[in-house]
Parts: sequence; C-alpha cells; structure tokens
Amino acid sequence: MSETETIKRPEEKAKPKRPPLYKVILLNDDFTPRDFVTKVLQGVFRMSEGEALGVMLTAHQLGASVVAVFTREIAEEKSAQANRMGQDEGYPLTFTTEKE
Ligand code: TYC
Repeated sequence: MSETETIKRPEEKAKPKRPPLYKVILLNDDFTPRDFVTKVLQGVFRMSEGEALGVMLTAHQLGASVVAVFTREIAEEKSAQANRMGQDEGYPLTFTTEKE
C-alpha cells in the first residue's frame, strides 16, 4: 500500500462515463439490388420498410447514409453481419463503422 493517497475533488468524483458511440454507415454501389439492401436494413437493423427505404435511397443518391449509432461492439457486429449477407449473395454491399 502506498503512503500517499489521491483525494479527488467532488467534481472529479463519480462521473459516469458513457461508452464512445460508433455510426454504422451504408455505402452505395452499382450492383446490389435496391430491394436486397432494404431487406438487409430491415433484418439486421430492425427498421420498418419505410425507414429502410429512406436509408437505402439516401445512400443510393448521396453515396452513403448513416444507418444507426451503437456502442463499438454492437456497431461492428451488425455491420459484419450485414456485409456477410451481401457476400453470401455475391454482392459488394458494404457497411462501415466510424467513431462519432
Ligand atoms: N445503387 C444500387 C442500384 O442501383 C442500389 C443500392 C442502394 C446499393 C444503396 C447499395 O447502399 C446501397 N442497384
């Protein structure tokens, strides 16, 4: 045990740290069918058909769209799962993650 002890000032105490958040981003490509992208968004990210269509169209028109925000582990798991679904069908569908 050390002889010295750090006494924390009250404002330094008990500051609950929120985990850093990561965006899942959907990238456009020229090959994946629109309805497949929409189905992946509904299945993996639990979106309604309308929400999924909106995100898919934003990526299609602008090149990329934010899908959702999660802690790092969940963001990476979901984007990997969605990428695998594209790969399984031979599509270049790509989701990436980015720290907020
Ligand atoms: N651009 C694709 C097409 O025209 C559809 C698409 C939309 C693909 C969004 C990927 O993230 C994407 N078939």
